[in-house]
Amino acid sequence: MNLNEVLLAAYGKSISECSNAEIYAALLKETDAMASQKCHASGKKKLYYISAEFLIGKLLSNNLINLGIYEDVKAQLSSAGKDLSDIEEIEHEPSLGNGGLGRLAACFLDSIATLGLHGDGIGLNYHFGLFRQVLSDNAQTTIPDPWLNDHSWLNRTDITYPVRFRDLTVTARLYEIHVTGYGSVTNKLRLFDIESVDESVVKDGIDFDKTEIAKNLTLFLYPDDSDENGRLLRIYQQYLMVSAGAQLILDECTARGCQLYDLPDYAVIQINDTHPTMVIPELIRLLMERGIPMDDAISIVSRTCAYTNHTILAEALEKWKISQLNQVVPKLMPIIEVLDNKIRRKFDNPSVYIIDKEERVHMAHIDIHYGFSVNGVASLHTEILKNEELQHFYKLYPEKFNNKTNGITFRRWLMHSNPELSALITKLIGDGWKQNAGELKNLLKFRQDEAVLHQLLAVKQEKKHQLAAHLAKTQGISLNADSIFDIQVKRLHEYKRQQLNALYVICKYLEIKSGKTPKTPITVIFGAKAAPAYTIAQDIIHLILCLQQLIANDPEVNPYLRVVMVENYNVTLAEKLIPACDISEQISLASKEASGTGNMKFMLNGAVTLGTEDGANVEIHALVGDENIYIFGDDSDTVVERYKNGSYNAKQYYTENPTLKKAVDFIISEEFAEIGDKIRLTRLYKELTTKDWFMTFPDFERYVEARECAYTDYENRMAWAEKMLVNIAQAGYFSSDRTIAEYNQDIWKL
Ligand code: 26V
Repeated sequence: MNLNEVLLAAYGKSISECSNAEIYAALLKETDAMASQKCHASGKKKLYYISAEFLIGKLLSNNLINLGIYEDVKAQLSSAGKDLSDIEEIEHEPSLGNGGLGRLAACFLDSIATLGLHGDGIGLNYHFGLFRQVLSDNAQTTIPDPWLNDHSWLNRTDITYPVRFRDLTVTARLYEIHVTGYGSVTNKLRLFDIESVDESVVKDGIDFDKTEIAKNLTLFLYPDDSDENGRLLRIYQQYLMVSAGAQLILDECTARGCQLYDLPDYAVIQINDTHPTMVIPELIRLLMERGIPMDDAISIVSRTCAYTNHTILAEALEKWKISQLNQVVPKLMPIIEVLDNKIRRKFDNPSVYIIDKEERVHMAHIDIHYGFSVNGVASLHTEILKNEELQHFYKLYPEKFNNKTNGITFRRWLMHSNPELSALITKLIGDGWKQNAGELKNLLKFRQDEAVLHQLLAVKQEKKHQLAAHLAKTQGISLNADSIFDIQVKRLHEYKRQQLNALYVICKYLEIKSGKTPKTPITVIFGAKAAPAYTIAQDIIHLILCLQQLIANDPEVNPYLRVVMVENYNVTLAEKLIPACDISEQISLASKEASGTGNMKFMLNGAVTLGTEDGANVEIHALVGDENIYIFGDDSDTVVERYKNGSYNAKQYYTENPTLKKAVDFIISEEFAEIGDKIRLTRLYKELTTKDWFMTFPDFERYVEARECAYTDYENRMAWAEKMLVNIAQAGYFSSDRTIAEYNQDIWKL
């Protein structure tokens, strides 16, 4: 691309005469045109990855990298005195996902295109993605986060489908975003929207009138489903996605010459968690409408759909009341009843029925009975599904169950976010790793090479400086780049245990107050959004923000310890935080984090994990060995057993461990009450001391020990750099290219 020519044609100006916004707009248009002209994957069979969330992040750099013109464009800009990263700032991040599940879907699209596979994503075009978080008065507030403007990657198409709800019919229009693979084909992310959506129904913050469906159907991505109207709206959203999606799939397959009985040879539908589950009854309905008898339709659909489970948390497993489904999509209920009756006739076990005694429809049960594959997202998670959560189903269909350990795209999470490290790796082992991530193992031969280890540390230091500069500029936060960066960034949830991290910080604070100071200063960085209605999560944010303030204002402590909660943690911030991290906090209660993918991004960027034996941490541990990770706490068997026998007593740990008690009591101490909200802090204290549902107390002592051990080891810079190197070298397994190759080999068979 000759950027000067592009800008001359667009504005009659040269690069240096254009504003960053003008350059961004022109680059977007040109890059998108290049993407669309690239070869599109084809073939008889096509994958449709249906997901309520695609957390794609900014696309400019990603597309430039995948089109192979990143370095060239960067150089052209720089010779005209412009910086590509300033141009990137102009782009609004589309936050069309809550967290890991949505980001995974985005990484998968990248790898599907990179491997040249014939497959598209299907989802919804939310006008406002996940809320923007504002931190003020030591609390989170939420405002809408618009991302659509005149210059977006979204292309409108002429394709529309009617979607009929009980009380209204809407016209779903298809929009598309090009998904460029790395040096290969272009696929599409296909997002449905309706034209009657009215952004003016937004009231205060992210509050809006939930009753006027035609005006708000695709207005927001749902941050939680805590009230009845919100739940109904989610059903509306899900049905819009699957009904329009199913019509699109049937149309495309027919256009490729598919007879409806052969659908499984032409399409495979991957159902990303239960949000798109209604695609099963909807496809059955559409096939019947086209003349196929019901039993045949059921058989066709069952051989076309596959399901991925992303969580074992009971509260996250979707169950819709029959009355709710009848209110929104009454045409599906008779079909769901037939599906349930077939199961009841076949199996004498109420725990596998689709409709339960309380007249609720268990969405996952539809997927498992009427899909051909069920997969978990890390090996521990899949084992828990088989042996605990879904054991009754596993006994019925052992052949359906399989594991697909998650992965991440190295294009975004290394090449784009850490060009310095990418360059060092390429200098050491060549650039084969970009296509074949397993080659990163070749780095292992430099384990003892001090010159290389010094370079690795220098890259880390540079990324810490860059992060410090960015946070100073954008959030007025000042970081000491010579301190240890200890980072926990992910959604705020009790099972992820940010509260355990905060309890450690209190201990450290008290220790420093008593005169024992750490050798190297420590910066503890948090980034997390909490669902607005999730009270305890809000309380934990409050605790962290109060700690931040207390420590920042205490000259006895602040030279040694800092707590920083970054505002509005999102993909763009993650790209800056992760490369700068020394210690990656992955401290969920064992068995609860299905996989985690942040853990992989940190490892790839040379951070060392401090974590529990949970999710993909188990696999990271096996790959890097005991020496190169800090593992602590109870394992999942112990935790599962403790839940089963109901023996956990938080109070007992609290009274028997004086260090723990001191830290917990600090939450309701006088000095803390001066800056904090008494109601919030007391509620959190009570929650911890009387319930502590996610068992922070039993792991506390071992957590403190492991963290101290990591800080001590950090002092030996060469030994630490070796740990970093081993982590990077062993991260190849977590490339989403590997994950997608496995999906294709075992499930999709494209
Ligand atoms: C959803 C909800 C909905 C409302 C109530 C509380 C709650 C808690 C958790 C969830 C999670 C839904 C599924 C999900 O996002 N799972 C994540 O999927 C990632 C990709 O597979 C995986 O890495 C994470 O471990 C897993 O939590």
